[in-house]
Amino acid sequence: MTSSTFSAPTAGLAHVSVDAAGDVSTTPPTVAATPVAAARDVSIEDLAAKIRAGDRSTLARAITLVESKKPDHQAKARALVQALLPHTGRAHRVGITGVPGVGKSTTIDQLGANLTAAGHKVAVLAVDPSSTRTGGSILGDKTRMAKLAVDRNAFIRPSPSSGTLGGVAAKTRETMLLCEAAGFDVILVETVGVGQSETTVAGMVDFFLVLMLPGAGDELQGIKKGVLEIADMIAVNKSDGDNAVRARAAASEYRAALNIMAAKSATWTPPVVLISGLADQGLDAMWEQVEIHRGKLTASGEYAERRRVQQVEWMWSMLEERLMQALRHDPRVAGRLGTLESGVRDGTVSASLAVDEIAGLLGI
Ligand SMILES: Nc1nc2c(ncn2[C@@H]2O[C@H](COP(=O)(O)OP(=O)(O)OP(=O)(O)O)[C@@H](O)[C@H]2O)c(=O)[nH]1
Ligand SMILES: [Mg+2]
Repeated sequence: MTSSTFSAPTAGLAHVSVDAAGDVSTTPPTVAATPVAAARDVSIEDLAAKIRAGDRSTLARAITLVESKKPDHQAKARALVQALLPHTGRAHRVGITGVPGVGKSTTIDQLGANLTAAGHKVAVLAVDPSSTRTGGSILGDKTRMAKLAVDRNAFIRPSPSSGTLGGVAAKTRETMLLCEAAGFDVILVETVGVGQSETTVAGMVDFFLVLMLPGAGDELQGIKKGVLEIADMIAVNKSDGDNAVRARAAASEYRAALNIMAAKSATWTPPVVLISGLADQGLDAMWEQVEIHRGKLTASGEYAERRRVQQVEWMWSMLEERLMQALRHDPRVAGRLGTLESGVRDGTVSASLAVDEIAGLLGI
């Protein structure tokens, strides 16, 4: 009723001009609209402080900010990550890969539960740019990590629902830093062992674990040599029950395969262990290897060097991503990109000619 009096600016002004104390009477309705919006805009300092205090909902909101495609959100996310940077870097970053169904989620769930029981705080991140295409993967992971999902000392975050691998990976890196600032001292990054994603994840962790299935014979034939090259350890999963014998045979085949390959590090020979994520067998011994690796490579200086190299690689991959984004939205080429692309597709324009023209339009 009275609000309608204030809704028209003229009414408010008229009111002030009549009453000497008019500024007071106009205050409630006019001013209300603006500060509410401003209050929603929490400052970087507040966000950073809450994250450092381990506030889970703020952490989740900050990750959403990191994943946002809006330029103002991205700028805020960058400022937040920068503000938190001094409080990052203390976690053990472990990547876990393997073919679909090898038992990554099951193993992470059990390993994570063992680690939180031992006093660690565990964050689980996923790099899976294909998850929207394949459907239930994200939900699947959530339900398959039943133990961690209800563990106060664990935090599970699926990968963004869309984007290029580079984009998803960039978000995962920043998410990892936020989790570290929030006090998580173990970060487990799950990625499905197909395509490029395992190389990308290996480039952001301290230790890269490859899970394999028993029954190596066939698998060894099909396995990408590249995966063995980036592995810091191979764990033959599902080594329980009837699989035990086959798992042992598989393990010796992997040992032999690793032996004939050039070592990734002078200090570390990737071990091959037998585990069962489901039955919680061999997981403690497996984690012990991760700890030994950290000790040895810290002593040799490789641990810190690996992180330095990764940081520089990260800078370049972010720059590439940013430049490509800028290029796609650049008004100088906007009108030509589509036409050139279809020309290249139907063979009327050569790819190199198209690149020449685009570069020419951009003056590069
Ligand atoms: N016997 C046995 N089964 C297992 C083990 N680990 C996982 N499984 C089973 O294997 C199936 C796949 O396990 P997940 O943990 O979902 O595998 P994943 O590698 O995360 O699969 P994606 O995320 O789809 O790539 C499930 O039915 C698990 O119960 C194990 O150690 N032993
Ligand atoms: Mg999984």
